[in-house]
Amino acid sequence: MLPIQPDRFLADLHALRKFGAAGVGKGVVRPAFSEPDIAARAWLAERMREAGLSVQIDPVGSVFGLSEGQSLLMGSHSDSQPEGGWLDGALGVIAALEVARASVEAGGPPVSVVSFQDEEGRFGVTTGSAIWSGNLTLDKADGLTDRDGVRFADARALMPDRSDSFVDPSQFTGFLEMHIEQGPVLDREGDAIGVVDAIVGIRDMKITLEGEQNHAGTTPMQGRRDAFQALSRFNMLIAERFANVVTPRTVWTIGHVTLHPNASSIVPGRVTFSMQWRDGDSDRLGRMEQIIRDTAEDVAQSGGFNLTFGPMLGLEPVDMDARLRDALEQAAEADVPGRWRTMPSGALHDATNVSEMMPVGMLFVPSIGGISHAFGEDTAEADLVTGLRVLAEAVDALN
Ligand code: HGY
Ligand code: MN
Ligand code: MN
Repeated sequence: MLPIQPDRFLADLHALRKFGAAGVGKGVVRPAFSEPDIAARAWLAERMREAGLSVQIDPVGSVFGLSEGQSLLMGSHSDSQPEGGWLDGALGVIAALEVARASVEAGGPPVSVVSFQDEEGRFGVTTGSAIWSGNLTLDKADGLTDRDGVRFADARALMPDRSDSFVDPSQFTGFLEMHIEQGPVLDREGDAIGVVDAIVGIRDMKITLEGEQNHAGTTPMQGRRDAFQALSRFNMLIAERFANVVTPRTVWTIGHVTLHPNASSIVPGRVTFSMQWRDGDSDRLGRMEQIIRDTAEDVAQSGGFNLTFGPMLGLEPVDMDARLRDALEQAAEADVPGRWRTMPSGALHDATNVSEMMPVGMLFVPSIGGISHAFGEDTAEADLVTGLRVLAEAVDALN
């Protein structure tokens, strides 16, 4: 068993939380390329150096701690959602760092560590690992903007010490990512470990409907071209039209809405909104896209709106590597017999992109109440340590 040190691991997790600490409890605000994100990455790079790893920050800000020669890559991301929890991504990075340190101390299997940049999609969808894997070209990424119109190219230029070249993936034998479940299953069922079998696919696009801005008091309801009403009709129609396409595991979200001019005495003339959907089946994602596009056209035609679709980003569903999954399942059975399960991931992870280049495996620990992408995200420290132990046992077994 690798000589992991739970106290050192927990201390680093709490230290990382301080970068962008916000809100109640253990919340963080640490979006990609924000001041706390850049500072946290510099701190991580230092920890990697102390662990005897050689640091390379790639052109888009993903931070790698590289072991000599061939190695197992482990990690996740350390950027957060606009309002995030202290563990989403950070857990996988610090767990990887702890396993790497223990492995160096034991002369054990060489382990490299990574914190990918912009997994949380301030600019794209799992942007940093998507660029590294070729799922997204750097050119296309550089043109992406965040919700305030900041360009990816300008944001990444803020990050010091970036190298000109990307890390060569052929030096890695595989990738293991530990993550919080971000859902309710493990917590509800009293399980300590989830071994992931597959990660869902995702599509994400912006849609704009332009009607007519006018006076809220003098404009009769009949004949208004009210952009909010267009959105609400669109939302109602897609739910109806999805009915015999989706399953209980399919999800779709309109999470970001910009209403112009967003004033109570003005009939809104324009709405731009995010449309995101996820499912484990690529065909179903495609059928949902057709329904979304057709419904937006119908609403625009029937209501006299001008319609524009923004760029659509997406990732396909992926299965985890059988050998890595088996090592994780054996380690879970040895450590927490009867308190683990194999399960799909409804959340997206960097492992999806990395699976283009090498075998990948994922391990979950419970999220209290299933809460994530919120300041209230949390996991019992005992569960964090159990996850670390099972992860280290699997790494040892793979050696
Ligand atoms: O949205 C996701 O699934 C990931 O947490 N960014
Ligand atoms: Mn995450
Ligand atoms: Mn997340």
